[in-house]
Amino acid sequence: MNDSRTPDQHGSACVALALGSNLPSPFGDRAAHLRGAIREIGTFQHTSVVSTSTFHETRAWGPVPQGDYLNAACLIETTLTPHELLAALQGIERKFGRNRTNEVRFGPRTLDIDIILFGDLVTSDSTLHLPHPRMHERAFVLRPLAEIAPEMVHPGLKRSVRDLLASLPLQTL
Ligand code: PH2
Ligand code: MG
Ligand code: MG
Repeated sequence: MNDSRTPDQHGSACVALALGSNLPSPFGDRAAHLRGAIREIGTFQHTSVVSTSTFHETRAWGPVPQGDYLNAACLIETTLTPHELLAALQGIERKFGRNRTNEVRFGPRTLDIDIILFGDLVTSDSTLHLPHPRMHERAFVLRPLAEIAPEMVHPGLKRSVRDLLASLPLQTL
């Protein structure tokens, strides 16, 4: 296993995903969305789920008043490209009731799956920014991720997930 490579013909990348839900849907409650999403990710081609964090009950961060979230992190190995992975993850979001056409930025979601770290890749375009631009400020991302990948390094900041979590201001969620 390659720890933090970007995919090429020689290997796969270790990718950290953050999952969140704060709305039920016809498919189930928040926990059912997270469990279902992880199960679906395990069926992607050229992808395996390496580990999954526990589910964390978190107060909603951001400008929109809304219900508490259930957040989790998941580590996968994949040879999919970042955009292939993103498209596949958005397919899962839709399957669990997400409809991007009628939603508010930072508002409530049945299911949100974000690519947090994609090996040591640093890249940005209109649809995908890697690493996730706000990951290092968010306890609801770092705390679950620190359970399963404390040594994983943010390739821009050159700091581990454990270190980033320890550096958050105390009042941060
Ligand atoms: N996602 C949001 C907005 N606020 N707060 C928490 N605690 N967890 C989330 O996943 C979350 C949030 C949608 O952008
Ligand atoms: Mg998100
Ligand atoms: Mg998202």
